[in-house]
Amino acid sequence: MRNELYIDGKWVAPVKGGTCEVINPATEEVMQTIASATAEDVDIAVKAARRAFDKDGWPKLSGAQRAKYLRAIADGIRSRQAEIARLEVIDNGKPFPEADWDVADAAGCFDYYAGLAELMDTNPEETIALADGRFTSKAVKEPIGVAGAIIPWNYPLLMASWKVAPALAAGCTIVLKPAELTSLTALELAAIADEAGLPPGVLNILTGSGSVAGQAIIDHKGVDKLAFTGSGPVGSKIMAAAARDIKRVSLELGGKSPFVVFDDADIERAVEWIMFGIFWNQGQVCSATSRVLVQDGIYERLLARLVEETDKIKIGNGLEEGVLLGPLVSKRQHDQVVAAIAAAKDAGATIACGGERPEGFDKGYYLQPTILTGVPLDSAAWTEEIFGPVVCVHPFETEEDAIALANDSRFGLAAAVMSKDDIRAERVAAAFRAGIVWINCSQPTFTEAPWGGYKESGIGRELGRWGLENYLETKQITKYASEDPWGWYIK
Ligand code: TAP
Repeated sequence: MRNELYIDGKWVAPVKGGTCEVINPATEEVMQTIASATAEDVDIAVKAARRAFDKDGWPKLSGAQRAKYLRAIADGIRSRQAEIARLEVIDNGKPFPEADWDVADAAGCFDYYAGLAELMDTNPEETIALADGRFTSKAVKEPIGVAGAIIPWNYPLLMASWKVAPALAAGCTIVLKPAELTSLTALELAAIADEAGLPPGVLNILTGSGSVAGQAIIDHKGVDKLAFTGSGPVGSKIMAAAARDIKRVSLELGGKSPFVVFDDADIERAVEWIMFGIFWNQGQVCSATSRVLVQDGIYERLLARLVEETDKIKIGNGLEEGVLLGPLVSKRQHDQVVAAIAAAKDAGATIACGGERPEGFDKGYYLQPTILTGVPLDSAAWTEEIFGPVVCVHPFETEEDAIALANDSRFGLAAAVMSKDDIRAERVAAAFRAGIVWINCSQPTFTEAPWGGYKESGIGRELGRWGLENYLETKQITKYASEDPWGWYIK
């Protein structure tokens, strides 16, 4: 088990020697300790990343050369897929098949950005058509510089990959801080990058707390770009810190995403996608479709089937065969979700199922999957992200009502619609004020497609070519190409 910081191509103890405990959320046991970086460690890491960017030539490599490292990292992840997935389960709590899927996706993300890095060689510049024929002009893309990345605990390795892969492909160097709760697989990523021969300083991974190590990254003058995934309040802090030095910033924040089901939808399929949309990863998903709106013609039947299927979900340690719902990530998260359910009840909501610690679990941060109905539309359960296996189900009458209810949120990350009427589904998809829209499904995520939110759900897009652009500047190069003198001062 690794318990040091990965800085400048070496494993080092933190300057001030702090540590933090790693707790298995399924057993509440302390498994090990990890290093807690402070501002001194962050400073060393940022300086190493600066040197790798400014002097050692990482951004000067061809895209194809950088792609080789990215592919080697992808191969390294794949070669240890099951072992890394197991680490993710004991650190985060998610069921093993989900972790295994995440790890495969993380490897795929490195492969995908290797491909985009190679494309940068074949398409290095864009000619600009100028009205003034005496000049020629072109636009080129260049890496922003040193990226500071801060990630949450819900998809530990995948969130690291969504930031590290495009940053390295673009030619940036990076300092990454994983969530203190779930740092184990990020440390494995550092080890894999090291084995892949990534030059020193290009990737630095520092474990530690947000308030100390995270704050030091966002405040550091040597960081050119901040990339963050996590809660809205911390996102605001990061944007404020970026504003001080005009750092580039991209934010992937929370949501309260709607799922609109029309009464021509197949009820069985709808139930399946609703469950996938809210119980996958214990509902600890920024894009979770936590507000389900069901047209009144099928509301009662759909709710009954949803409750029936939800009651069958196998809860347990994510390493056990057949488990579909593991523990929440931490005691704090568990207690917050329990408090949100209690507040919903106080506000007048009905618990259609769940809401309790499952029977037979004395240890572990377990909670039954929970369905709430009759949730007042001005209550926190309807308006605020709960980030747990809790879904609010609400009826609607008309398409207009559904769109108005769906869009009545300060968030705009994702939205889903289900209907056999393709034209209506497309119309509703167009009306959603959200960055990610699913038709007849919820949650499928593709490395090639843009990911990010409207409104308070964030700024910028990850994944696809948009994810690469997050780490690129655009430079204009204009040449005076006429034989005639300019003739303004010197006639
Ligand atoms: P956050 O506090 O936002 O944590 C996300 C990351 O930011 C972690 O690495 C955290 O560090 C770091 N961080 C915290 N304070 C920071 C600061 N001042 N400067 C720089 N970095 C800082 O999320 P959380 O506390 O884990 O979860 C709280 C709520 O956020 C959840 O209940 C959920 O609603 C939401 N959440 C949303 C998402 C997504 S994907 N939208 C993901 C996770 C949580 P440490 O945690 O290591 O201290």
